[in-house]
Amino acid sequence: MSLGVGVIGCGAMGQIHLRSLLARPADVRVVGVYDPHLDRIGAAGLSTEVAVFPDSRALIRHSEVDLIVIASPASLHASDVVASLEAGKLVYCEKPLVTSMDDHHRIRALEAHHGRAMVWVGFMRRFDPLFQALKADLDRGAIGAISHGILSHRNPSVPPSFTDADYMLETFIHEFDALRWLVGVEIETISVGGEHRTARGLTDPQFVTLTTSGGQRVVIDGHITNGYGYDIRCELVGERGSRSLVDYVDRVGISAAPQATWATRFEAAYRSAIEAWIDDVLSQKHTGVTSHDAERALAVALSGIEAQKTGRTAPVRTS
Ligand code: ISE
Repeated sequence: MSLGVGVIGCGAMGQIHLRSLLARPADVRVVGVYDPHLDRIGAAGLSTEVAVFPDSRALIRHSEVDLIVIASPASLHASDVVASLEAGKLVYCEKPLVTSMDDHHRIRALEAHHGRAMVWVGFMRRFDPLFQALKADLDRGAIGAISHGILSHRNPSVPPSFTDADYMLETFIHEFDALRWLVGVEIETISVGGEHRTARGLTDPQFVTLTTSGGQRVVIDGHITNGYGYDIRCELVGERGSRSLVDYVDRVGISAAPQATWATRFEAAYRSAIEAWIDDVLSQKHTGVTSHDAERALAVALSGIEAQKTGRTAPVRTS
């Protein structure tokens, strides 16, 4: 069975997903793409068999399109996710799935209407071999009960338009999801510190403290204009020791050293995430990141924005 796929957004992320999809010709046919910037579509180097659509709705509605990949800017996700679900099509959407709780409620209602989970979300850390090796150790109780964690999210640069809110919605949201998944807890409160303002008004670095339903305290440092590289770290501490991503580098064969961009650091993870999605669709399962997971991570991010503004610890809302 060949699945017809439409891809919305052909920037760096969309092109990575296109390459993964095109690498599975036995299962997948990329029917068409949409991006308002035609030069990006040109850069994707697609064959003439892939149609270029004038708008996302026409692509979503096309009869040969069974599945939709959304890799457009976050503010555009909600309307295309909703249109896809209304058309009964399954979706793989980049993070953040949407940026408001109202949009999450609409997605939840549509999935309930169809009686199944129809959305897979691109939190790629869950597919990274280093994160997976860490999780396997935690799951087998290698360090016992976890008391705290120290995580880092550092980028060489972010686009000029990047705001403090984006810091939560686009950047730290990865850690919020990763922590829930790694430790199997919910995040209950968030506080945010950081005084230094960059020339264009972004507070950077920022320091987040989370408390969890498991009684853990987790600190994340973000520094997203560091100039030196994409540097992702994660250490969890338990009653019998600690484990960090770097502990698995030799075994897994993936470097944890700073890299030029997120695209190179998580290349294998992005590919695995799309592969797992196609496998799920073919076997009518959902083993990936659900809209519920995305909703929980967004709830933390929204509370984080509140904490940035008030300077106080913010509770994470549960619905
Ligand atoms: C970007 O959208 C990503 O997903 C990267 O992983 C993250 O490091 C970056 O801060 C985001 O802007």
